[in-house]
Amino acid sequence: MTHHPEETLVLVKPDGVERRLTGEIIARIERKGYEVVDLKMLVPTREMLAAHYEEHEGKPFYEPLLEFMGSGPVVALRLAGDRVIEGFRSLAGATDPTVAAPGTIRGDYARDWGAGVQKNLVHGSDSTLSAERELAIWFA
Ligand code: IDP
Ligand code: MG
Repeated sequence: MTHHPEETLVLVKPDGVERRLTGEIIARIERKGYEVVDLKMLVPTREMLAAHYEEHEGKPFYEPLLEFMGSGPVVALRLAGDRVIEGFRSLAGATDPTVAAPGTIRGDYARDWGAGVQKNLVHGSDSTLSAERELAIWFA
C-alpha cells in the first residue's frame, strides 16, 4: 500500500517576505525534515483572503488582518510529511509573537509593532479539514 503523508498550507506573510525571512523560514521547515511539494509567490486578492480567513469574520482584527495580508507578496507552500500540520504549528510558535517561545519562528523573529493585527510572519493550517480547504484556495 502506498504511504500518503499528510499535507498542510504554510504562508510566509507579507512581513516575512518584506523582512527577507523567506529563506530562513523554508530552511527551518526543510531542516525539520518536511518536504516542500509546491510553492509560489503572489499578492493575494481580497476574495482569496476572505475565503481563507472566513472563521475570523466579525472579529476586531479581521479588517486589519485582511489589509495586512493583501499589502504585499506572500509565499505559499504546500508541505508534506507525517503529522506536518501539528509539526509546523510547533515550529511556528504561539500566535502572539510577544510570548511565542524562543526557538520558534514567531518567537525568534516577530514582535508586537503596535498595529491592529499581529504580524507574526507565518500561517499554518490547524487541522486536516483546514489544510484541505486552504490548499484549494492557494493552489487551485
Ligand atoms: P494562527 O495564525 O496562530 O492560527 P488565528 O487565531 O487563526 O492564529 O488568527 C489568524 C491571524 O490573525 C493570526 O495569525 C494573527 O495574524 C491575527 N490575530 C489573531 N488573533 C489576533 C488578536 O487577538 N489580535 C490581533 N491579531 C490577531
Ligand atoms: Mg489559524
